[in-house]
Amino acid sequence: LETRAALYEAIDDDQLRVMYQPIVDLPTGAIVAVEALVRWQHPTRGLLGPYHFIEVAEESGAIVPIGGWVLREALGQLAAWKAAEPEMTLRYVSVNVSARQFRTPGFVDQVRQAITEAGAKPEWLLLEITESLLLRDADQVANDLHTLRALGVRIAIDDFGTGYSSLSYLRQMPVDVLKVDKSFIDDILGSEQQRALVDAIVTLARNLDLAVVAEGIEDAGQRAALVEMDCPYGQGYHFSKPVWPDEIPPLAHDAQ
Ligand code: G
Ligand code: G
Ligand code: MN
Ligand code: NA
Repeated sequence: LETRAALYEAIDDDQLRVMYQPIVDLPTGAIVAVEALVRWQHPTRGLLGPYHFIEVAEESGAIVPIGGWVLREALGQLAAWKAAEPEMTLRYVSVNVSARQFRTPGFVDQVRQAITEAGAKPEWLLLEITESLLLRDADQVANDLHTLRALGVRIAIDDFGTGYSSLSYLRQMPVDVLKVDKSFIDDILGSEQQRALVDAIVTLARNLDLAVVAEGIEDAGQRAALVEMDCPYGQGYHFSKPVWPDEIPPLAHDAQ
């Protein structure tokens, strides 16, 4: 595990990278968006995934500047892709926001500024938050979500269904997208109950006018089961693992 000091050095020394995982229209497989996933190009240990440093980043507060950097980088990348190929079908980039980052005073301004600096549109950004963020200081969180929404930024609940919250927040909070956790998809073919749960989430989302992204799709059978349920969007190794920025444009073309 990495130390707080090493993490701040990673930011200052440009050792952070972002990989992008396609999010597809399930029936056609066309890429509609990408999720930004941070990596650390460590000087001696090689390329590290979030597992190796996100916890320390959260505890030390380094997640705040790291998250800010990812936000600027991801918006800048989408703007660059779109500038290079105006026909490109990518509609948005999905960026994970930790609860600590979201609760830092000035977060909404940071988002607004990142959009402006990148020459991006608010509609190009989807922020992924977790259910746990909605549990504490719900009024303040709802206020900030409404402000972001008013700008045109959209909000997703990541890892939906795994949290410790009640469903009532779906009425109170301005949420646009549910990301169904991989743990629900894993046994969708093997378990009638898992399939029924996912079907219920997809139906719930449709009735509440929310979009749904099924995460962690690893094979054609899972995809077919989700298409059968009219689940509109998906993400997973069956379509693509997270890739480097230059690998996205060719994928976006193949899918046409
Ligand atoms: O592919 P993967 O190993 O990248 O992601 C592991 C976990 O790390 C995921 O749960 C994801 O939500 C989290 N994660 C990835 N990138 C970021 C980021 O930029 N900020 C935050 N807060 N979490 C991230
Ligand atoms: O928690 P969040 O949804 O942000 O994290 C996404 C994580 O899931 C990342 O670590 C990403 O690399 C990983 N991931 C994405 N698709 C798949 C998949 O099909 N199978 C597995 N095992 N992991 C996946
Ligand atoms: Mn996510
Ligand atoms: Na998830």
